[in-house]
Parts: sequence; structure tokens; C-alpha cells
Amino acid sequence: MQISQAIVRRPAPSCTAGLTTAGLGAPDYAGTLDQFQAYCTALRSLGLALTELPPLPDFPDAHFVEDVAVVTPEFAVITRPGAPARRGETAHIEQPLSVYRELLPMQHGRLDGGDVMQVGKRFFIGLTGRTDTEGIAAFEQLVKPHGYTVEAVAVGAGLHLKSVVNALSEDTLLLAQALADRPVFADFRRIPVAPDDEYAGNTLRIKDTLVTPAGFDRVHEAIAELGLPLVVLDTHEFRKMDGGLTCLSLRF
Ligand code: CIR
Repeated sequence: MQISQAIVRRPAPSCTAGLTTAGLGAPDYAGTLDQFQAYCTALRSLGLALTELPPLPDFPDAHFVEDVAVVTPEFAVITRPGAPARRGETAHIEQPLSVYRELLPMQHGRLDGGDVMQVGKRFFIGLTGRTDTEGIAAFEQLVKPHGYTVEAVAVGAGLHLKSVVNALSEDTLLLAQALADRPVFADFRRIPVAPDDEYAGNTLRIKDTLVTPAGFDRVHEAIAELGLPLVVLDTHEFRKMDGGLTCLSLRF
């Protein structure tokens, strides 16, 4: 999909009390806002038109907008986030997204957008603590009539599938070493990421540029072979809340 837009949400002061398993301590709010601004500036400088939504203080994780919707060229699925504390976030994305797409709300199961990787007409969906088989089936029912296929991927560790697997092009995946030999990814050229560098598996392609987290030189070298320019962003405050670059926007 040739993207031109992104929707982001400004973090609320309550973001320091969101869900996390990282064990890296509470984020600093001012630092979070600085990193958010740098992210928005980078997306704009890469030519995306940004819609910036206001903070939602009652939902400390709401700036991780990727989890509440999956946007395709034809429609947007409104998800049913797996964490009960995040379920109410979906009501706040419907109006902004309806400006751009027909909405298809999921009616059953649990599914976070962070578990959904789209490559062309194929969806790979992580089975994780946030996304279950009922959610994957409900998602499939919505997208199948539009010519999309769905393949489930059991993700052993980590929050979401896209925490550790991302498509850098139609035929190349950057992914955790532990998933590199999975038959489901056999059609792709695979760039494996060592366990210590797994966080950088969450690298984002915007048009012809790769946006990648700071501090992972080995991954930067590995992806340089694609010959695309790199934008390196500091995301350490988001990492404290299990968040990364893809989570912070809906791109379409
Ligand atoms: C959560 O646990 O839901 C948030 N603290 C982090 C969500 C990150 N989202 C993503 O990877 N797509």
C-alpha cells in the first residue's frame, strides 16, 4: 500500500501508568512527549500528512493507536483489544478513521492491531496473550470477502507479533531469530535479529525509508543491505511500556 497519511495520538500524563512487562521503570512524561514529537516530525518529514488526536487521560495506553484498528486501502477493521483496560479505546478511533475508510468493527474474540502484519493481500496474525483464535477467525470473516488471506502465527515470547516481525518490503522480513525458520515465513527473504537486538525487529518502513530504534547498530548494519535510507529514533521511553515505532501510528 502506498501510504500518505498517519493517525497518531498525543500521550496523556497518565501514560506513565499504562500496562507493561518491560521491567524498565516508569517512563518520564516530558521525555515521552519529546520522543513523540520527534516521531511526528520524522513522519511528516517523510511526506505523511498527520492527524494528531488529543490525549485520552482515562486510557494510559491510548497513544499506541496501532492496536485499535487495522487499515487497508479499502476499509478499516476496528479491533477488540485483548487487554480489558484498553477495550474502550476503540470508541475514540472510530470517528477519526471514518473520515478515510469504511469501518468494519470486530464482534467477537480478542485481537490487537500490533499482532497484525499485512504484506500485500496476506495478513499474518500473532497468537499472543492479546490475540486469540476467536479474534483471528472474526478478523478473517471481515477481510476474506475483500480478497485477503489470514495466517496465524504462534508467538512464543513478546507482547505482539510486530514487536518482533516486520515487513521491510513485499518480500523481506526483519524478524526475531527464533521465528526465522517458521514455515509460515518461508516465501520471504528473512533478516534475523539476535535475541539481544529483538526490540529493533520493530522497524517501520515509511515510503522508501526505514525508521528504526536507536541503539541497535548491528540491526542498522543488517538492514542497510536493502539500500534504503535509515531514520534512527530514540524510543527508550516507549520501550519502558512495551511500545515501539509501529505502535505509535496508524498508517495508510
Ligand atoms: C500495552 O501493553 O498494551 C501497551 N503498554 C503497549 C502496546 C504496544 N503496542 C504495540 O506493540 N502495537
